[in-house]
Amino acid sequence: MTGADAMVKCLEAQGIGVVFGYPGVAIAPFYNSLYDSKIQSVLVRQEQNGGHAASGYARITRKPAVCIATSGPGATNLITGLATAYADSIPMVAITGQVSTELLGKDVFQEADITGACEPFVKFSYLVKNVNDIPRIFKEAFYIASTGRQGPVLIDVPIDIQKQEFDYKEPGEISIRGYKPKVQGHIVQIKKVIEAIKKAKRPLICAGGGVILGHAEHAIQEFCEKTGIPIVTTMMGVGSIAKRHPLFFGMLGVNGKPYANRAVSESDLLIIVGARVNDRAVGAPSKLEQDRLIVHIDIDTAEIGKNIGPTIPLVGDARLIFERLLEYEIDTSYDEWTDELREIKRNCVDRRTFHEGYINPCLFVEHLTDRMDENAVYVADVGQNQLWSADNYVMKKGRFLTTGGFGTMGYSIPAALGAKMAAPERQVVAVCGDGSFQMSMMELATMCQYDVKFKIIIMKNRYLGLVREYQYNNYNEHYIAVSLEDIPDLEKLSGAYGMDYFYLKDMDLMDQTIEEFLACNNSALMVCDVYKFDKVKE
Ligand SMILES: Cc1ncc(C[n+]2csc(CCOP(=O)(O)OP(=O)(O)O)c2C)c(N)n1
Repeated sequence: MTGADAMVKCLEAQGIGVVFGYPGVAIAPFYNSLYDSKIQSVLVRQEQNGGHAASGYARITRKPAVCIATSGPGATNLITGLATAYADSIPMVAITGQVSTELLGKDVFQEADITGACEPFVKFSYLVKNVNDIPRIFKEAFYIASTGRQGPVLIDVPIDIQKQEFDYKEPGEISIRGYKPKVQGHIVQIKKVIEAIKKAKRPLICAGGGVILGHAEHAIQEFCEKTGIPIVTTMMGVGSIAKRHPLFFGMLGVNGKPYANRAVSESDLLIIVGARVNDRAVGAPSKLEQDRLIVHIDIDTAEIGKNIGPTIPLVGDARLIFERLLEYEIDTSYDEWTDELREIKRNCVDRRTFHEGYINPCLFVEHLTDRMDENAVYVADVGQNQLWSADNYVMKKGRFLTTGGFGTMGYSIPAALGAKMAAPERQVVAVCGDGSFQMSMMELATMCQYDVKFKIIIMKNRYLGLVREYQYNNYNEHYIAVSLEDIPDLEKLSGAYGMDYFYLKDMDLMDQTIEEFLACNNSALMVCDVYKFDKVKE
């Protein structure tokens, strides 16, 4: 068989049913081999969105998904998709076509050193120089993408290698020198955590995106319930626990709830799980280290001590660690501490006001998510809309997908496309701003072509709202390069793609319109008129 046939065979062996990509000559042999396979090839309208669609698909299936691009501009277009997946630790295998082996390094037409360019944005990359390596490389790529701290892996395949005939041999057992991800937490460290919890008076769990990636939500919730320890989340950790759970005290960070931040600063033991403690989540980590014990649980050794120096480091898989922690009896009561947190929460009055006569975005997200299916998937874009979403989303048993790590505008529509293809029976809603919508609105065509029906909401404030808010706060209201005006005509646009259109001018008919929007069988676009100067922060 040819190298291209082998690439397809390898994807089939991994159980891949769909790939998201954009072709070109350098990847044509591989596409030609896909033609004869059962794998569905989805033509996105821009390579970056292939990466985001694979991200949405992978986050729902919890397995690596595949995106494809051709050499040169196709591959460079894909970089932002890979960088987004890398920052959010999403498992993915990206396949790019490359110029012929003998032309490598000669700056020929559409040559880009994509493995070099992607070096900081992928977990690992391969440039295939020998066709016999294809079976091993593909098997390793899926293994690397999905084990340890998950992330994207790139396989760059020159066109001559794709065309070359060879004898396919099943790859052997995977053995990668230097790559042995640790999954079981060390028992000595686990015992230290238990001792620390028993001594603590004000313990707090901070759940990050790693909790969801590691499927540890249930074990952590059970642990919180068993011990009575309260919990906060980062933005990527939203969804680790139901919003209305009595032990949940909100999302922390600059854009989070003041009472979640108070919980962190009042705690005497902070158990950070699957979170890298970035600047948006914790403003002054060195201050936190001084006043409390810190346990840091992460699958990635490199995260421990990177942004916050833990007293007790614990490397391993969050789910396995919490299942282990659940085996111990802890009879300390933290009722006084949780009562105090409830009091703090009650006294944190939200003084933000939203302009009358428009949609209040916070109430809108709350009412929308209250009415969504229990297991719905909510995909938030980037900007004010994202922060209003994360803050007010009523989590039940569904998923909240966003890019908290890279913050790539335009993520929501292609990621929702991938999520809906991964779980056609689930309700999927993408929520974006009018700026982020225009960064990936070309994917409405993909939705339409493949008949993937989901819902899109645009919080239309006629501005790149979050940057406008920044200019308001820091540059004396010198608004530059942030006005979007009222362009394009969104009703006409939705018609062009066969979508139903809903418009919410103000709060009067909000609940009724939301219900009609969610109930409609077609894909639909809902525009919410948000006042142009409404802000995330007071
Ligand atoms: C690809 C990309 N370019 C620029 C930015 C910087 N940025 C962050 S939020 C934002 C504005 C988003 O505007 P919009 O999508 O209209 O949402 P809003 O903030 O108004 O809700 C910008 C430009 C980004 N995050 N991603």
